[in-house]
Amino acid sequence: MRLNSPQINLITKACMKASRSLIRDFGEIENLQVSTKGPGDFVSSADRRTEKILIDELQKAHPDYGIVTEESGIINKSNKQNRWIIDPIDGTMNFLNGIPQFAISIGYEEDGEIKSGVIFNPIMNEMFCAEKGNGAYLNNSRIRVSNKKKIKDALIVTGGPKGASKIKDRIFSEYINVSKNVSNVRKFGSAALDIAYVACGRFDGYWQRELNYWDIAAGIILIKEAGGFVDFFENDENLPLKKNILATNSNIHNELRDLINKKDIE
Ligand code: 2AM
Ligand code: CA
Repeated sequence: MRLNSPQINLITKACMKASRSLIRDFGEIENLQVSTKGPGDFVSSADRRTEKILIDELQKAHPDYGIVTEESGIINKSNKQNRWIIDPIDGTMNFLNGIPQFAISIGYEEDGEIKSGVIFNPIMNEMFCAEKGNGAYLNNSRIRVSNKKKIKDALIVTGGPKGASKIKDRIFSEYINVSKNVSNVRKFGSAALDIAYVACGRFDGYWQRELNYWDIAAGIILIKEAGGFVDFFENDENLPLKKNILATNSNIHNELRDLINKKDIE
């Protein structure tokens, strides 16, 4: 059994097409032309190439849809009802260093709510997809969050601080606080895959500050449809594309939230 709707078929087809050039680029990593966007934030020709293929494929089907992307900004700005949220390579730093932990992430948003999403790691050939009301899948199998009940037994994943972060100390003290109260913490460098791994039960929870919407849009529906819980903390209403996220198997959600919100880490 697998998810089989026109929307999911469209996104997965676009992912498969884009991933062919992405896999080629990954194989030729030394030859990639790399330019710096800012400290610790690289943008490669592979990002732009992948994004162009995705946009072209999605636009063929729905030329009028809004598109929010990492590299090209916002397309069809006036359409806020139907939007694609695209990250062509989530885990760019891994990609550029030849580490096979990166993914294409595409979310579909309707009237402000994510309705479907796909996260695809082309190297592992792992396609995570979910659609509202129809469950979450890894390739052809249904996935579910873990059943872990106690925070002290939990394996948690996180990311950041990004190179240019102005709140590094805060993030590190948060990390210490969580680390002291859980089984262990991991850091893999792709927000999209971190969330997907919570959705399929590999991790029990995930939190990260200073993300962009496209890093985690597809992950939102994946977690929900896999039976987990996702929310955001310390939102800045003036910056709707900036996100601090907490996503868990739902059992440990409040406890992880408390560890992050502890006053003594301010
Ligand atoms: P990227 O690879 O698409 O840039 C790593 O912890 C995660 O944070 C990745 O999902 C990465 O996305 C994201 N990330 C890296 N630098 C970032 C930045 N400057 N702002 C927001 N997110 C960033
Ligand atoms: Ca990203």
